[in-house]
Amino acid sequence: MKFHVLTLFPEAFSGPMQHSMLGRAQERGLISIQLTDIRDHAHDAHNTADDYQFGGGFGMVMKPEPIFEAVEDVLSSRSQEERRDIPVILMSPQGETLDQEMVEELAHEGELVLICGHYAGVDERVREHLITREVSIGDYVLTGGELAAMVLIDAVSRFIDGVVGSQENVLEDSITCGLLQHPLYTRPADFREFSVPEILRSGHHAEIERWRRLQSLRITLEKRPDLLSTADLTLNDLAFLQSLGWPPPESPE
Ligand code: 6GU
Repeated sequence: MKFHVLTLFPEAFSGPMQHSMLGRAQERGLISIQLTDIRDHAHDAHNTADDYQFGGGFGMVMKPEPIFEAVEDVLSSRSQEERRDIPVILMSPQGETLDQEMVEELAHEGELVLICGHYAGVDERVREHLITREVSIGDYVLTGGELAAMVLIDAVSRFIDGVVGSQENVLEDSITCGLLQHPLYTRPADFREFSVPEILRSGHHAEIERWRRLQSLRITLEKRPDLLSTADLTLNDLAFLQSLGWPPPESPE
């Protein structure tokens, strides 16, 4: 998977993307992150990438030409057909909210172009005539799209074969399967007066699996009951949830 990142702050990526799993994934060639400084595509001696708003108002706006030209440069070796297939994503708080389903869908692409917005925003012509998609990472406003792009890259990379230990684990992940994760324990079995649940030390794999499933259901009901309506639930799951009072009785209108 190739990520092309267009940003005014390429240095912002040097720390977070170079460590742990993503660092290793890049060394092994499983993913690559190509950084383009939008300012390198500015036209004047000062490398101006932003300007005042037409109509007045507070805050600078990212100019269209450097962004268009940076994208064209990144895709210059591709044919027209190839270009059509490469998503060009604007990272902005106005976009569709990234979720695990979108992450998985994006992981099927071979290549992504990510544009990091900044300041008050980008010239609307970028949105209208350059990008194919606009993505936000949640309902809050960041100072720029860089952290959001890193979040997207991290989440998408987990779906690339070999990046995380086993794809099986990724697919069984909390959220991917529609439920939150069961509790995890490691040694020591007895820490202060807190012990690891006996069942996990019993060696009964089927029972452990059953226990974990019920814990996932219990925790999801407690923390994110909204997830239950779309989760894949068995009859056993439903019976267990019903014993915990789910679904709640309909509230009167
Ligand atoms: Cl993609 N950009 C900015 N600036 N703020 C955000 C965001 C993106 N997603 C959530 N908040």
